[in-house]
Amino acid sequence: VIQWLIFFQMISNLDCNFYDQVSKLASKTCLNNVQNIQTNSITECVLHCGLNQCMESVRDQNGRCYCTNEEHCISNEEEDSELVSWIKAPFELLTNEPICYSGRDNDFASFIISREGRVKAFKLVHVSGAIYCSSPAINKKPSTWGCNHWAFPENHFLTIISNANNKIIIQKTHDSTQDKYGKEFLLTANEPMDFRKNEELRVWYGEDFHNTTEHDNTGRQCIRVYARFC
Ligand SMILES: [Ca+2]
Ligand SMILES: [Ca+2]
Repeated sequence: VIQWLIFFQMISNLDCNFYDQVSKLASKTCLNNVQNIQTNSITECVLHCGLNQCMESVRDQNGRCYCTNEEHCISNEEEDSELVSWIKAPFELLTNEPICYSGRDNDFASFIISREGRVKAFKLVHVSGAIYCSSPAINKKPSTWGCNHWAFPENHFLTIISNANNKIIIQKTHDSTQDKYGKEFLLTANEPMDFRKNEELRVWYGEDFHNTTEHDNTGRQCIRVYARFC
């Protein structure tokens, strides 16, 4: 009976979510290397991979369902590829209003996890304002997610998400695929993270969090926070 209850709960979770579905070329080598099962529907595939294993759900035209992660499976070579349906949970907005933080005085921005669940990634989107990590005379151009200063490499990031006890739950200090002056910043978890409904999390500027050279920071910026659940 409990198994059926869990199953119905999963079905209802699935119904109230809108899943992103796109057609993509996937490498056959990759598909051969991941476990697959025969499925009758995309829903069955999403239940199997997305909700059970917190992985990307990929389904081919013959109904085979593969659980994988996108970055390992996308194909650039058309000869070695197959057109498949890729199904993943969308990013859900967690902040009804933009939340704001500055670069000093422990002025973090709080947000609440809207529902219980496992989160694979957070996306932060800049809305307004700017944080300068040293005197504006030196830092004419602010960095949205890092620090525009010779001491920091181009791909260095200073944005941190902590829990309400100020324990870091996710950060990405180096990432060659993202722009520290960009509008968006993606924080992908190595392992899915479990949260309770209404759990408070905090977005910090790294210098403020670590109490390092925050005395010369000025400005404040506002962002929206999104989460991708399993
Ligand atoms: Ca501080
Ligand atoms: Ca500083």
